[in-house]
Amino acid sequence: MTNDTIIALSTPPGVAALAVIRLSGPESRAILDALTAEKIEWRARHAVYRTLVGQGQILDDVVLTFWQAPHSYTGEDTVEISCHGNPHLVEKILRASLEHGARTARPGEFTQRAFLNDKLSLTQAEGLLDLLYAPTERALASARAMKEGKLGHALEDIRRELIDLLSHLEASLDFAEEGIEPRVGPEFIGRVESVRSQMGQLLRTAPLGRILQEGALAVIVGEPNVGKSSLLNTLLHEDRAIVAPTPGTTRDLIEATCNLRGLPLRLIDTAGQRESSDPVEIEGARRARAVLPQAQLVLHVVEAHLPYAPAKFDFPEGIPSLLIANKADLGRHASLPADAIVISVRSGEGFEQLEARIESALLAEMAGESDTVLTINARQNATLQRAAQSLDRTLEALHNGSGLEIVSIELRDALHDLAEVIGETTNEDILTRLFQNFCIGK
Ligand SMILES: Nc1nc2c(ncn2[C@@H]2O[C@H](COP(=O)(O)OP(=O)(O)OP(=O)(O)O)[C@@H](O)[C@H]2O)c(=O)[nH]1
Ligand SMILES: [Mg+2]
Repeated sequence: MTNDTIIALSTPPGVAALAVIRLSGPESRAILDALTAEKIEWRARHAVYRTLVGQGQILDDVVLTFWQAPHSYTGEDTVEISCHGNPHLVEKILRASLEHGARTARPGEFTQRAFLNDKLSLTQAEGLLDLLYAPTERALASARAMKEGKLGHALEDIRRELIDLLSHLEASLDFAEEGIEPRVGPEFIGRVESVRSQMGQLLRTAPLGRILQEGALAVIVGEPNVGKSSLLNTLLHEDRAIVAPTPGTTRDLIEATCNLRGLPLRLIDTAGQRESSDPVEIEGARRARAVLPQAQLVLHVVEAHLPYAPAKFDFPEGIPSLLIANKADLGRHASLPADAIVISVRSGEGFEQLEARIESALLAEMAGESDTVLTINARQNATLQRAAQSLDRTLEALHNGSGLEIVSIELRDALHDLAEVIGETTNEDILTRLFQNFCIGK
C-alpha cells in the first residue's frame, strides 16, 4: 500500500471549457479541506461546489467529487477537481495542492495503483492503454474486450485446466511411490491437446493485435504515371499527393494513415521506378526501394490496358505483395496475370475487391479469423509462445512414453509462463515499462 497522495491533470493541457485534476491517496480530502474556507461534508460519490483559496488568493470555483477507498478507480480515497480549463489556473491549483503535501503523479501512476490494489488485472491495464490510443473502431473493440477482462478470463480458464492436469499427474506420481505404476490415459493427453489448441487460437491473433495497435505499413510502388498517387488519394479519401499526367511527378516519400475496414493502415506513396538522368528522380526512386523492406505489404501498381511486364526492381523477400492493375477504364490487356486486382481510380471500380485483398493479405496468418475481437499484444505473445512450447514438449513426452516427472516439469513451466502473462509473477521492469506508456493523469 502506498501512503502518499498523488495529483495530476487528467485532461489535456491547454485552454478548454473544463479541466479535471485528480488526487488519489489518504490525504486527498485533507488537502482540499486546506484549500477551502467553507467546511466540506465529504460524501462518497457526491459532488460539491466550492471556491478554492490558496495563500489568501481566490484560485477558482470548482466542483469536487469524492470517491471513498476502496470504491474508486485506484482503490484509494480519490477527489476529482473540475475547474475552468485555463492552464494558469490549473497550474495554481496544482501548486497549492503540492504545498499541502500532494506529490506530482508519474505517468500511469493512478492505473498502477489500481493494479496494485487489485482493481484491475495486468491484461485489463494493457487493454485500457490500448483503448486510449485505439485508432479505429476495430482497435477499440479489441481494446474494450481486453479491458473488460475477456482475455484475462480466457487465460484464467487455460490456467485452471493446467493446474487441474498437474494435480492429476502429481497424484499418479504419489501412487508410484506406493509401488503402483504411474500412468495417464488418453483422456489426459486429450485435455493437454485441447489446452494447446486454445493457446494456439490466442497466439494466432497476435499479428492482428500488432496491426491494431501500431498500424500496418503498405508501400505503393511501380513505374511512373501508373496512378500510384491517385491510388493513395483514393484510399485516403483525401487529395493528399499531387497527381499529374507527367511521369515523374512524385519525388519524396508521402506517408499518410487511413482506416481500411477498421485496420489502421499506414500508406507510403513513392516516386516511379525508371531509368533517369535527373538526380532528384534517381534519389526519389532510391528512397522508394529503401523503404520497401520495412513494409508489411507491397502494393505494386501497373496499368491494366498496357502489356504486362514484371517489375524491373527487386521486391524484398518474405513480404507479401499485391499486383494492382489500374486504369481499367482504358481497357484490360490479355497479358495481365490472373491474380492482378483490376481497378480504376477514375471509375472507382475494383476498390471493394482491393480492400478485401489488402485485408486478407495482412491477416493471412490468422486464416479465416479476421472477425476476432480478442487479440493479444507483443508482450503476451512472447510469453504465451513459451508456454505453448512447454506444452508441445509435454505432449511429446506423453507420446514418447517419457517419464511422468518430465511431463510434470514441462507442465509447471507452462503454468509459470501463464502466470506471467496474467500478471501474477510479472517482473518490475515489465510493469514499469507498461505504466510509463500511459499519459500523466491516467
Ligand atoms: N484513365 C485513367 N487515368 C488515371 C487513372 N488513375 C490515374 N490516372 C491518371 O494518370 C496520371 C498519373 O497519375 P498519378 O497518380 O500522378 O501517377 P503516379 O504513378 O503517382 O505517377 P508518378 O508520381 O509520376 O510516378 C494522371 O493524369 C491521372 O489522372 C485511372 O484509373 N484511369
Ligand atoms: Mg505520384
